[in-house]
Amino acid sequence: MESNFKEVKGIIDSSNKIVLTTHVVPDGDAIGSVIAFYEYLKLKSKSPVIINHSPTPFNLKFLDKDNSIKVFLENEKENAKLIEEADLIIILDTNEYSRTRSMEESIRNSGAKKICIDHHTGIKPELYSAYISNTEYPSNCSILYDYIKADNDKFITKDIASALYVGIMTDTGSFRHPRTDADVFVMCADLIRKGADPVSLYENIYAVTTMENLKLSARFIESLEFYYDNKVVIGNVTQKDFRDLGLNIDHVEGFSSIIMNILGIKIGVVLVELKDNIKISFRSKGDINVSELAKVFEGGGHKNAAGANVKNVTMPELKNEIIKKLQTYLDS
Ligand SMILES: [Mn+2]
Repeated sequence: MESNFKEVKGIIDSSNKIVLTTHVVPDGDAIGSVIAFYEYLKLKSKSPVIINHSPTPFNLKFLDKDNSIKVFLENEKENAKLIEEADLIIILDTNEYSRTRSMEESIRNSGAKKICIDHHTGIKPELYSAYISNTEYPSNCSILYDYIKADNDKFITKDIASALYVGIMTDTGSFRHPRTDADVFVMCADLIRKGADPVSLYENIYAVTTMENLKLSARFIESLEFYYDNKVVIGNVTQKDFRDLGLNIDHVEGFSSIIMNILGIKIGVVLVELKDNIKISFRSKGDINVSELAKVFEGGGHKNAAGANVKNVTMPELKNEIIKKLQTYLDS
């Protein structure tokens, strides 16, 4: 067992009331992490609770069989008390208190020991009594797999195996992102032997579209316009689309991937008309830095993914402006 594994284990062994949490807008790795560790701590005869800032996304709810995940603001007083009176708080799949949003202050003020298990950069050791932070891992659930296995392989029950599998599958983009190596498959083979069902887990998470959602994708695809030798694509979703189909911005998730999967595309732009502004999402491939472009519209982001919000402009006006800016941008 790695030395920081031992340190973490020592603190967990000496704690009983344990609060587990993860980041805002939790993904499969976040929910997989809290559920797997919750089940593991129960097997260790601890008293764990899960409290998150965000509600669990509907396609991940099946992992929370007993509906045990609490949403902090839904019962702020009681949840703050649980955090205050805990022996230990374990933060999973993020190392920043601020990513627990509404819970940040309670966590900061609690006298409980704090542990972080995470695979992102930027851990601040002074915030934690002990931590496992390793950016080599493709998902937080793969760290938890190694941790639980190092404790006792028998703790990886079917439910825990399923939760861990979900975290690994989703954080590796279904086994296609760069850190998908042989170890990932060895780990997943073991999880499948222990009861994780790759077919139903995939279907639960990804095969969850609705007719309205599909119609919104159709309208979005219909709106696509191509520029600059088909290297640039712009698509939009309007308030009318949302109204007609009874949907909202949550349902635009994944539209950037649709356009970035088009062969030869270098820059993709998704425009979403909201009540009083238009949200721009820029995506790019390789060395094209769209965060520069986002800055032109007073936004920001990363090299290959950035965004901005623009007010007092119509959809056609904004489109024209972006296309013009792209001209100089591609030329330079
Ligand atoms: Mn993760």
